[in-house]
Parts: sequence; structure tokens; C-alpha cells
Amino acid sequence: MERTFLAIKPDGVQRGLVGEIISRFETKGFTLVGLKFLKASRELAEQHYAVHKERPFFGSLVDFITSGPVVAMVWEGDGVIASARKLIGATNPLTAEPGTIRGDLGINIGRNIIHGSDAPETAQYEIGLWFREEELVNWQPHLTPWLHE
Ligand code: D4T
Repeated sequence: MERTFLAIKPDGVQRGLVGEIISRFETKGFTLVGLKFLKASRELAEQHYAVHKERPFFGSLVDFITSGPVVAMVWEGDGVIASARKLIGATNPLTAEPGTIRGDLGINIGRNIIHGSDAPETAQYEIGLWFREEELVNWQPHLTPWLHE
């Protein structure tokens, strides 16, 4: 079963959007298998955003993600990586489609509320970066037969 890494960024936490955001993935039918509330270290943030190291916004990205607590999560389900990206919406909330998290709840690219892994390799890297294996829970929701034929 596919897994992805999602993180509600400090703006999402400060704005009281944690419940609303988690709810969107729960009601879609995905399964939560890891959850933690933490203030990321600079080292963790730099590793998380390593692919953007040469980009001009790298410094502000790291400053922002370490500026307050984040909700780090691992979600499971068929096709969850691409589907979560669709539920999250385009990087810039101003152009993200209504109905998506960023399209409904944000207005600025530097305050885009949530992060989601963009591919299987990044999901694996990010899950391993933010979670130890024993922090992930293998479980079978009772509603599985009502979500899958
Ligand atoms: P994340 O990685 O946060 O899920 O966002 P995306 O996958 O949608 O977008 P990304 O990797 O291209 O950008 C990472 C992060 O950088 C911020 N950003 C991006 C920014 O502040 N200015 C910019 O010009 C871009 C392109 C927003 C998300």
C-alpha cells in the first residue's frame, strides 16, 4: 500500500486549520499511519528542502518551516501520493483550484499551509527523515470494505 508524507506548515497550525486539513484526508478515505507535532530543527528543515538548496527562496523556506510547530503525518492508501497533491492544490494558493486545501484556505506562495510529497522516491525519503519505523502504525480501518470493492 502506498504511503505519503504530509506536513501542516506553521501557518496552517497558527491559523487553526489542523482539524480541517486532517479531516479532508480522513473523509477522502485515506488512512493515517503516523502523526507528530513538533518544531522542526534547522537541520531537519534543510534536509527536507535539500532539492531547493540552490533556489533563491531556500533561506526563507527554512526560516518559515522552523518558525513554529508543524504537524507531520504519514497517510496510506492506493494512489495516495498523487491524490494528496490534488487535494492540496497548486503550489501558489492564489491560482490553486477552489476545492483544494490551498485554493480554499490560502493566498500566498510563501504561506501555502501544507506540504505533500510529490513522488514515490520523495515520499520514501521524507517519511524516513521525519519518522522512525516504530513511530508508524500498521492497522486496518474497520471501514475498509466500504472503501474498496
Ligand atoms: P511543497 O514542497 O511545500 O509541498 O510545495 P510544492 O511541492 O507544491 O512546491 P515546490 O516544491 O515547488 O516548492 C516548495 C516550497 O517553496 C515555496 N516556494 C516555491 C516559494 O516560497 N517561492 C517560490 O517561488 C516557489 C516556487 C512554496 C513551496
